[in-house]
Amino acid sequence: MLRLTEAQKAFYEREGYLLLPGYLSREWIVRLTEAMKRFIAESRTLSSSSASILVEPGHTLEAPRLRRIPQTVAFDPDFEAFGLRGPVVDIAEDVLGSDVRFHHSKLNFKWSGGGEEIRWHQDIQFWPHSNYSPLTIGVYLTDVDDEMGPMGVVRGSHRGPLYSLRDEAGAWTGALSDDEVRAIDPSSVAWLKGPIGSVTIHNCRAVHGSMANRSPRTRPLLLHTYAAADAIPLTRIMDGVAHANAMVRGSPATHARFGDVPCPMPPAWEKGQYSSIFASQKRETAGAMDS
Ligand SMILES: O=C(O)CCC(=O)C(=O)O
Repeated sequence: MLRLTEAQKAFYEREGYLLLPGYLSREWIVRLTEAMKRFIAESRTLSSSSASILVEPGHTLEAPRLRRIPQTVAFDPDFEAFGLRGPVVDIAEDVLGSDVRFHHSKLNFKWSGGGEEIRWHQDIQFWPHSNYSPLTIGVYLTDVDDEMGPMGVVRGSHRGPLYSLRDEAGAWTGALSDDEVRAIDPSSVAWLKGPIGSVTIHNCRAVHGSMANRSPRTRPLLLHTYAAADAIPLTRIMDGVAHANAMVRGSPATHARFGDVPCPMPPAWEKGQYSSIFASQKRETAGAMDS
């Protein structure tokens, strides 16, 4: 079913992102919010991260501080229904065409009172594919305003350079360098915020990030990545994760399609070595498998 207008699709192609304020139905908002609450309740039994719940330093049983639920689709039937068959799949099909593969999903929290910054980065270097069709669709599970660390996207940056996301010594940082960030014109950043159920779409080459959440309100953002079927994953980071790389529309590709420019590669993460973008950017050691 077609969801986006031609003008919205043209905006996405030109700017590398799209915001659909208050897009999601009340029924889905309730279902996803209940699923999220189940994970928050479970986190009250954990003193440190588990496979399905990553917590921030400072998390306690009494005062949970969740960082991320990695692979939501693998761990909960409502999240699975949403990510594999829900309205976000219609949006992905609208943008990507009739043959669509699901890659991965996650629920990023920015907990109230300091939930962490995500530094400027592009996604495709974390999980390179043969072309640059992959995109990520986000759903805000609360009203989000400027104080809460909304996601910011540099307009048109999906047509710009691909950064190495490494430091001068070649070590993986998962983020643009300070010099690269200084070159970003602040007026070119679109801050994607809106009422609960607002949907964001950003291309895998779009430079994006978000500030710390200094407000007393937690900011949950549910994210799903999809690719055109002919974008073939170049690493095995998702091996063993339920539903990862599953076809959600149409048929698998008979041919791989290649992008116009080479893609910088991430480190050769073995199973279990990669934790999350938060950990990469803070140079923490690995925890539960995530992408
Ligand atoms: O949660 C956010 O604000 C941004 C998420 C993001 O950029 C990522 O997980 O790659």
